[in-house]
Amino acid sequence: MTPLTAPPRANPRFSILSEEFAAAPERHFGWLREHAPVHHEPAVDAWFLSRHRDVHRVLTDHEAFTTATLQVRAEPVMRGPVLAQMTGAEHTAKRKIVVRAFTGTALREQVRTVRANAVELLGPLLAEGRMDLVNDFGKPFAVRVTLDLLGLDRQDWRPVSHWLAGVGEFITAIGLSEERRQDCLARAGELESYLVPVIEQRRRRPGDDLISALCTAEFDGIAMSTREITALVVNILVAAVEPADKTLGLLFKQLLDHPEQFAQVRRDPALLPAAIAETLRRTPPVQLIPRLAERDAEFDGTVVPAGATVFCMIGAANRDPAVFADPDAFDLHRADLGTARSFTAAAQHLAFGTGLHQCVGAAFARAEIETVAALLLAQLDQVRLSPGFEYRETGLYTRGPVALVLDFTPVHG
Ligand code: 2IO
Repeated sequence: MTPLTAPPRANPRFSILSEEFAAAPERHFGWLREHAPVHHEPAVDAWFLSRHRDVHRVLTDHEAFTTATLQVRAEPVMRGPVLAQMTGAEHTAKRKIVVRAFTGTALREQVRTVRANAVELLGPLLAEGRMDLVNDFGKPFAVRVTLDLLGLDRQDWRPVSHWLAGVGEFITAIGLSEERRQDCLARAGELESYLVPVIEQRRRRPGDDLISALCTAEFDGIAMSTREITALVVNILVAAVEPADKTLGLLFKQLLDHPEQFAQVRRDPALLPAAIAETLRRTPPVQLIPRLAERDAEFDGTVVPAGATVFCMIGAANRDPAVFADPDAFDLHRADLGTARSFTAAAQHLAFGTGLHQCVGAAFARAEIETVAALLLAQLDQVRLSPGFEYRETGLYTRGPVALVLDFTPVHG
């Protein structure tokens, strides 16, 4: 484990947009929380909050901090308003529709789809004795599962991945060149053209897929329009794909870095949820959550002005020693993790956000990663990093391993 060395104390030139930060953000979290908890980045005119208390406040004070940032950050590529932008009774009703689509009976059915896809993808990789868990498995797996759930053709995973990468890049960019912007918008347009005919067809002739469920569902007399369903389907695709391969890669990296905990999880798969929760706490795949300050807000003497964009630094908040003891350590047994509530609104870590807009897919995400990780652990023995493989993470907004090349001994039967 690399020691977490803090950068020099007074560092006026420190920037979240620097290569130094990008290489290892976690090395700067302590310094930020302590010396620059309300950090302004002039190049993008945005404020970055790193303390758990402050991040929690921003995500739960819905009057002072809104999701209006999504109008420019998301709507152009979502092709319509997403759930997270809505408020009041409309939000409550539509959120219930989506929650229902991802919990209870629906979720149990979805777990079968997860398992079937994992088995199918793993088959040909097993015999090799080596695979890149992120690129050979995680990425196609996440896209194919989500296409299946939506009732789309999983054969289309390649073009869909290409379009989604553009949508994801647009949403998560901290400053985008005009050229990249245009390319992202074009890909979003192609994805929309692919989806709209299907959505219209499911409206007329519903099946037992997620798109049909969303088309026909009503709550308190409120239903969703085709434009909203398009936005929601794009949102589900991005949200179920972007963080999934990253979480899987990060989980295995943590386990490989901590062989004794890896051995415990192998012996007792009931520890898997704790290992996943601790991975999400220590290395959340979504590192930033944006909000718009509706009025001047003071944090420890620093005033964030009305109209400012505020980024909640989830990775930094999740390692705040005010909330988690020895916060940089990976410890699936930590008493302050609260595994049972770690995927719910009562979670201490903020990997799924918190407040009214907390991730609606958290229960699905948990079931998905648990299912696939259990299957991988059962089928891969003697898992180790492939000799010569150099581990590297990338991304400021969403962050995860570029690749994770593993050698293993396949377990058959
Ligand atoms: C557009 C960053 C991929 C979400 C937003 C409403 C997306 C929303 C998130 C995550 C992950 C994405 N925000 N999931 O942070 O649905």
